[in-house]
Amino acid sequence: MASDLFEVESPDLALATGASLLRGFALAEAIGLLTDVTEVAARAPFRHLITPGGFRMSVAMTNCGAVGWVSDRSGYRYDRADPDTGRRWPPMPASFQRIATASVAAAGFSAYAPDVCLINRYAPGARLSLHQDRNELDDEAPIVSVSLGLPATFLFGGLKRSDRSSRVPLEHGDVVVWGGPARMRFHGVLPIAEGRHPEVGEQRINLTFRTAL
Ligand code: MD6
Ligand code: FE
Repeated sequence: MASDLFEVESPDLALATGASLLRGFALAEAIGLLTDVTEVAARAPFRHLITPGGFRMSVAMTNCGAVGWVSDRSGYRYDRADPDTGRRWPPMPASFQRIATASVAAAGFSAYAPDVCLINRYAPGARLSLHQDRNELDDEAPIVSVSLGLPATFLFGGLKRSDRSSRVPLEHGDVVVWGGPARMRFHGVLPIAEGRHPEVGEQRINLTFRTAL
């Protein structure tokens, strides 16, 4: 079938100018990435952050790298220390650096050295409401997003909150690279459906790499 042929020859999808979906790009590295997620989380455990409005996020988060993204009643920010332990965030594992660098190259961006990886863990029912990533200094540097485990529906909107969003299915091993003119688009994740992934279990793990500083 013509559509199958197209999938094999050109699996990547341009979501918008500056945003690409690299289907299955992290599949071969998934086991190593998951092992490293477990190691990071042993030192900086997943936690449900409180939003500035006082709500507990349904997604559990942790970080590795020079800084980490955190939220509490005083706002969203990057912090060099993990507020739960007072220690520095764990360093970014080599497997994380490799997938981030390879992904931006595959998406056509120039060399990339992320200084943070935010790790999101979704249990069934967890969701991320529509937002912009706007705590980073550079508003064009790409973000690399790696999906592992249960599938998700990614909401991909425009530059205004009220712009219509499209729904992009993301599966285990998919990578989204997002920069330049697409970097400030609103986006979110619909509630994760019940299920069990053979390697990851009843959860979705998402890695987002950024240059924050
Ligand atoms: C997630 N991702 O997929 C949440 N942000 O779990 C994000 O919020 C995100 O995937 C910026 C660029 C890509 C993303
Ligand atoms: Fe985001």
